[in-house]
Amino acid sequence: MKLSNEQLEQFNSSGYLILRNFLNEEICDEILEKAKEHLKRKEAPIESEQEYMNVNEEKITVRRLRQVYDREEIFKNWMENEKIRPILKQILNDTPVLTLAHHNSIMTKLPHESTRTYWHQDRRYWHFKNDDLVSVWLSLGDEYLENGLLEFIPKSHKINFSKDRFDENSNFLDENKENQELILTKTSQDLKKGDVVLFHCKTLHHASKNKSDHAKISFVYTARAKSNIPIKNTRSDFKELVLE
Ligand SMILES: O=C(O)CCC(=O)C(=O)O
Repeated sequence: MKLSNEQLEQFNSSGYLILRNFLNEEICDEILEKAKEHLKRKEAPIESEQEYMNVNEEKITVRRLRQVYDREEIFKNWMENEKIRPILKQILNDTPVLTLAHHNSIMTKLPHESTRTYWHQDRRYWHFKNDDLVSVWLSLGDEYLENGLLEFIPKSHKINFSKDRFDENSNFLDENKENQELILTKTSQDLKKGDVVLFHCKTLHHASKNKSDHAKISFVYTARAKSNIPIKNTRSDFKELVLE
């Protein structure tokens, strides 16, 4: 499958693109079933809500299952999906390479226990030669404002922000006046099971707390352009897979 010129233009100008109904429901359900087993066992490596919020509590609420590529065949299959490769190639204008260091995860917002994800650019902790990186978000269920929909600020990937617009964790400051004006331009588009969102590593995005009674579970991984090599001896310099 390939993107139309219009879709490609939309990705390039907005910094994100939604591909509706990309993966069929049965496969989404199989992925979801396996994800729930790992979540139930709180199987390491994980990121917890407590870690994200920097609180010292004994209780562990899973926020993200990390390093999912090697956990289940069905996870691996999705990340190596043949239908998406030509699309990633178009977006990156180069051969895509899976960066297993980053994202490579199943992201959750558990009901009531989850926290908000602050506005941020994914590039903040990553170390590559340039910004030719795209993330692939797969909704494994419906996502809407009440359960913590992923929202984006269109065109933010093209803005060079000064450092003072972020806090010490590189979260985009809600209380900054200029940020507030930009945040008003955010877009909120509900997602359904099987929808995919492609987004640039500099596109600002966030997700609210899940106020519904059901978990929001999504799969996210990242691909880089083959020419965009990771910086040696950083976290980004890790196992990778070329998607020829
Ligand atoms: O909390 C969410 O659902 C969004 C996660 C996110 O922004 C990310 O993985 O970069």
